[in-house]
Amino acid sequence: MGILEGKKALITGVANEKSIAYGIAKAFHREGAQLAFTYANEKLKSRVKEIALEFGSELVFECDVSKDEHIKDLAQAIGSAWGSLDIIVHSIAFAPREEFKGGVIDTSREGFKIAMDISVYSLIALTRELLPLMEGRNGAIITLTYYGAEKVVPHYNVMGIAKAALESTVRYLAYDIAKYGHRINAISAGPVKTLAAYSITGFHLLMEHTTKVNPFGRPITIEDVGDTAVFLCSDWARAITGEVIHVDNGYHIMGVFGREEEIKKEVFGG
Ligand code: 0WD
Repeated sequence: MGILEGKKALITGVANEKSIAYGIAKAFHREGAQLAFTYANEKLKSRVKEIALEFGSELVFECDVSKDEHIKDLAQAIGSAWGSLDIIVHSIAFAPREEFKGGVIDTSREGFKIAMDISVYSLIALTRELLPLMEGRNGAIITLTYYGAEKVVPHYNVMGIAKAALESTVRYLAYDIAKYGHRINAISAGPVKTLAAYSITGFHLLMEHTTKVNPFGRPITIEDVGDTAVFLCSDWARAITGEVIHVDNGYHIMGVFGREEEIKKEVFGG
């Protein structure tokens, strides 16, 4: 029996089979969860429907998180379909492409607002509107963040600021929802080649560097993230809330970057 057997999970942020949310859906399905999906716009609808079917689900709802009415309609639709909800996966972030070109100093007021609205406020709004459906179910919510919240990652810019706000939001929401028995955590994932990642100038270099110097010397996969998401949303993680768990092959623990053999080669010439 899977460890999410009997749980109903809403998955946001699937754009295609490379999305982190797809890796999470795959792992949830394997562990016996029932799944429902959202898509942000008409362009994504048919792909998300196909993906839902792959996981035995016909529950696919439109939800552009910049629109309050979409979030309210989503809560209503989930309520009619399921009557209750155990898990929310928030895997959504957006900033206009030009915000990743220069530095933070170039951030536009509009770009800042959009990044904070789509990437941070959406977590608050989804949590609030879906909360009534989680009543009495010891619900679990997860969101996706990145190391650029903690340290400077060139070109990540306003999204780093948004992720810092997101991580803080997780702590405040954890406090708010604990009284209902629910938990919320963030997964700080290492770089993964997805649609969203391609907007970031120099992403391939970032990915190459991170892969080379993390203690395992290997890339992060959406399966790595999916398996951690399973744990965090299972009853095994019942005492973990407000936390940021790094799924990055240990990249964030390093002070001097590089595995021993790399450092020897680069610093001592072999
Ligand atoms: O390296 C990476 N890819 C990392 C991503 C490392 C660490 C964290 N993350 C985070 C992202 O910041 C995001 O929060 O993981 C989350 C998921 O991102 P992803 O899987 O990398 O990217 P992608 O497959 O593009 O999914 C993000 C989706 C959107 O896809 P597109 O490509 O169409 O922007 O976020 C959704 C949308 O499905 N999204 C929205 N959903 C509802 N309403 C909206 C919106 N307004 N805007 C974007």
